[in-house]
Amino acid sequence: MLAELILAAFQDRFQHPPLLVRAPGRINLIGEHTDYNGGFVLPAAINREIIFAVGLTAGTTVRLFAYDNQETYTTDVRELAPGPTHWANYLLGVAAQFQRRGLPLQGFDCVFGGNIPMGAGMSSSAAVECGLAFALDTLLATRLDRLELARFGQKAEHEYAGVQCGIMDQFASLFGRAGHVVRLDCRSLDYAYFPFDAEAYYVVLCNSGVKHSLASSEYNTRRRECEQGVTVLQQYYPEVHSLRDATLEQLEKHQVELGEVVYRRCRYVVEENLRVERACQHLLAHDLPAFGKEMYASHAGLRDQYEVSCPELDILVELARPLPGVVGARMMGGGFGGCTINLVAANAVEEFVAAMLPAYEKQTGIALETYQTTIVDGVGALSPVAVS
Ligand code: GAF
Repeated sequence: MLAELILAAFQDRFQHPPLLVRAPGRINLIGEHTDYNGGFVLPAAINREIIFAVGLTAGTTVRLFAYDNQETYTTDVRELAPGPTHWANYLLGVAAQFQRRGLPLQGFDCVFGGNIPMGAGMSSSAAVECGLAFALDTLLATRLDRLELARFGQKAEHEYAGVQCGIMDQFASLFGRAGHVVRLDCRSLDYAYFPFDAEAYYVVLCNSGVKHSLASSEYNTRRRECEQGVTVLQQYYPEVHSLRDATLEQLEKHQVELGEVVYRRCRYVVEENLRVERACQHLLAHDLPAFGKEMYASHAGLRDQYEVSCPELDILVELARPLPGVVGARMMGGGFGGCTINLVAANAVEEFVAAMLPAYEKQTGIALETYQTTIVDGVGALSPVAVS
């Protein structure tokens, strides 16, 4: 078991007892690129996770060990700064947030590893951030609430990884609930859990196997384009603080001034927020086929209006669409690669996977990986909690 391997690796290297924590990745059923626009998302934590073993030490040294690539990184809590080691930055960025808040950070040892594929749009980075944030909060007895831990993760991403992400991924990792998706209002941060009927329909992810290098820079560009749209609208509608407040009528009225590209970006976001609202109603009515239609529309918007899809993701959606039992499919997460999320009738999953594997490989030359997901609880401790 993964947790046993991580524990053994920690004891081997550091010879003191750690706290064990698990931090899940996430899916998002619908509501993409809406979080940083103050809008709505519908994510869930899944059974792909990062396991942490973390223990405090007496001094100020931080020793990190990435189990998956067997790399180490050592620094000092007095010298936290983004460095050349990509994976370490997510952890250092979180540790730095404790200091920012004036909390007494001390040295610690950390081993982590997991089974969330990297770059697949399942938020391995948010799991890494939230797992360490939870572990340090527990060990330092700082008693922060989960929302604050999510914000620590988001800030780490902004400041140490250079991605101006929203709050969805960190929120899902920390607030996930088994058997439920969570509808989050990313402005008020009000949230509600919706039961997800995993008996009848499964969520199956198809990993395109690509991650195009422009993902981070284009992500930040989209965010800027949305802000530009808000700046234009605010001149006429002071009540518009984010695209969450904008209407299609307002956008249409100022289409020329917004410019062709910004107009399309804004239109996608406003429409996607409406889709999340409708999708939640379909979920409550147990109408998964209607829910799936919103997913297809979401993909079309991400592809044509928001332009964050890529040929491989479009191929996956089109291959899935005609298959028996498939009610919805779309790209998931930031885009430019990673996974599609597919809603498939439980009795059709085997056939779905058997059809997708050869068809995708034939069209792209890339071997397809699929993951059948289970919705689990958010971040939590695995071992008895030993606080300092
Ligand atoms: C990435 C980001 F981290 C999220 O905040 C969100 O914006 C998502 O892309 C797109 O919906 O996962």
